[in-house]
Amino acid sequence: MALLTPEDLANMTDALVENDRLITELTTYSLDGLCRKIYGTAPAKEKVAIIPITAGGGIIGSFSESLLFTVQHFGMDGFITENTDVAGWYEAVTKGADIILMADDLAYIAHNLRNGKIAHNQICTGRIYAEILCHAKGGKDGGDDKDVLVLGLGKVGTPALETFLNEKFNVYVFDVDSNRVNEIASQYPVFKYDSEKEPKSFFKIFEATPCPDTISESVLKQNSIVSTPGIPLGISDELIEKYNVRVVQEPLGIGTLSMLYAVFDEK
Ligand code: NAD
Ligand code: 2YG
Ligand code: MG
Repeated sequence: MALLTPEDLANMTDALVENDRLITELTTYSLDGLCRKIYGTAPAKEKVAIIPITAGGGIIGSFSESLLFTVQHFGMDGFITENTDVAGWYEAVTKGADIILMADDLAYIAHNLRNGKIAHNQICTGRIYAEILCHAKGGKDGGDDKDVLVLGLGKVGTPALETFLNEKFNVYVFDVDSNRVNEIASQYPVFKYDSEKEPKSFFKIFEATPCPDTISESVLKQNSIVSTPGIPLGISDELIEKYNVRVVQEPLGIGTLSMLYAVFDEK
């Protein structure tokens, strides 16, 4: 798994605010309003502890701080433990934490110590970026279109396509790994997207790959919406401008809020 870098997180606070504004414009729901709707949960004054973890690649500069910004920006109470790892866990619990956020190189999780719920970043990220597209309005320029293109069928793309299927979308899939495409097509009622045999453009595009330039001109319509957790961004500035593409992308906060709502109590 490609790890985040401090550079990826450099503009995270502005990006989270700007993406929340765009999500509200596209869906009529603020990001926390959309999370509340899809999970049916709500915060109830939980205290969120963020534990820095030194295993593997170690502490990523601004990672814990970006989580704390997200927690506090959405009105929750949170703190970063002074200690790391096991000592950090002890500190979190003895200071009254209700929810733990922590990540090593393989998993970034939220765990609610009160109700036992646990959430995984890859699943919650795929879900929320897909739900943004499901709820995006567009009227005459295609927002009610039930076709969606999913690029990248990994640990984030798979829960995203499950979300689209649950919402009765016609899901077109592509991955550079043809074995992965065949595996997915044997498990889910999806269409294999083939740009040469059957070119098609989409109003709604989901992308979760670690590569740039995965979104080619041929799949775009004027005013397409791209919802993508993928890092780096899979569409060029030139294409964004030419097709007036609305792009939802942010490195950490959107997925984190989705994880927190996944572990809150039902409202
Ligand atoms: P993964 O490795 O499980 O899946 C990535 C998939 O993309 C693979 O199936 C791979 O074959 C495919 N792929 C690679 N290059 C491609 C290309 N050029 N065209 C089409 N498919 C291609 O990774 P993942 O855990 O699903 O993460 C995907 C991306 O999302 C990564 O960049 C990761 O860093 C990012 N991510 C972002 C957030 C966030 O909050 N923004 C959260 C989690 C993951
Ligand atoms: O506590 C720390 O600072 C580190 N142990 C955090 C490590 C996180 C590693 N994971 C990643 O970089 C991501 N691929 C997952 C993060 C989700 C958002 N992109
Ligand atoms: Mg995110």
